[in-house]
Amino acid sequence: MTKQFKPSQTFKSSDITDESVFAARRSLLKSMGFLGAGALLSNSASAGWFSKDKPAFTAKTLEFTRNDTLSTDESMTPYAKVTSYNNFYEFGTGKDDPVENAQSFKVDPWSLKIDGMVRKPITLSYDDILQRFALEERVYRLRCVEAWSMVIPWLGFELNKLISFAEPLGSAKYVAFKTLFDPKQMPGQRNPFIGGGIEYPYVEGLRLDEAMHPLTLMSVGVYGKTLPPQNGAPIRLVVPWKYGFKSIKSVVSITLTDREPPTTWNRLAAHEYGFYANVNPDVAHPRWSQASERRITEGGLFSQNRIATEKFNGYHEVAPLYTNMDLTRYY
Ligand SMILES: Nc1nc2c(c(=O)[nH]1)N[C@H]1C(S)=C(S)[C@@H](COP(=O)(O)O)O[C@H]1N2
Ligand SMILES: [Mo]
Repeated sequence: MTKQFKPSQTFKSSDITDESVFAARRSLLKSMGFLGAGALLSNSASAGWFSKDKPAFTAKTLEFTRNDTLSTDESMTPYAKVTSYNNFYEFGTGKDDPVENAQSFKVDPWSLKIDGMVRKPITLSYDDILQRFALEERVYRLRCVEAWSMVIPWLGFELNKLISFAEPLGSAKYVAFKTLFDPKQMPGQRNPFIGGGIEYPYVEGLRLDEAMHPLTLMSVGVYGKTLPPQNGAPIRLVVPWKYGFKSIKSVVSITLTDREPPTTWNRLAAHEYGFYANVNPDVAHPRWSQASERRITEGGLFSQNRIATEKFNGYHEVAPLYTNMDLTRYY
């Protein structure tokens, strides 16, 4: 997905270079005070590397058990890249905009509501979200539709635990998700030039059986600690066999419904982004191939890390969810 105000811009997956990772990383280091004159200034003078002199986010350590069975042993993308090369258009369309603009994003108090076609609607506070569910670490591949990928150690719990808790009605068939709408905090929601011209709040959806699949995670952390705001604090969805845009960040509501819910990127360009968005090397995006991806790992500017993309991002156990479906039609 490219910035929407440049419709003539043609996306090439090779545009996503190590330079952009480097630049993003540099901005993180800068923001942490490791680069430039800031490192030499006194505390008072260097306070407020982030916008508007507000304090930067600090991650809290979380307790978890590691799920080896559902984790990949591929090399993990370093923390600095996971947290500085992001898509979170509410904070800007550039890969390093979220880390620059989201540091003072308020996650406490928070309110996450599970409602709709359920017997017991529930609302979770920030503390409920972090404490109510036993956390697992799962190292998943994340494959963005833009043809780059990462390997990320998420902390979270299965979405099916949350949904079961609310007791879905037999008539529920889909799950609709919504990101916080707060233009005061999210510059991209105030200004369409910053937010890429997409309609906010960001919304996503899954079929109920996809939502109940054991791989589908609600994540509250990465690398053993709470999620940084740029990664979707305090809680975001992670669906590892689908393109990254399905993994909606900073979720405030989860609504069970009997109709396929609208999804942000599908609304914007239905021929480019479908409801299903399963990773599929055989179905090209209209403007680029999905046959391979650029794996973002450690390594410098010129490291060669283009790899073949696997169907369902390698999570072949989800194939039974789609038997008898034409995945070129339901892309
Ligand atoms: N609310 C919201 N959720 C979002 C996005 C966004 O712009 N807004 N971007 C999506 C895209 S395109 C990707 S690839 C992943 C990126 O997650 P990460 O930055 O934690 O790697 O978040 C997804 N979730
Ligand atoms: Mo993405």
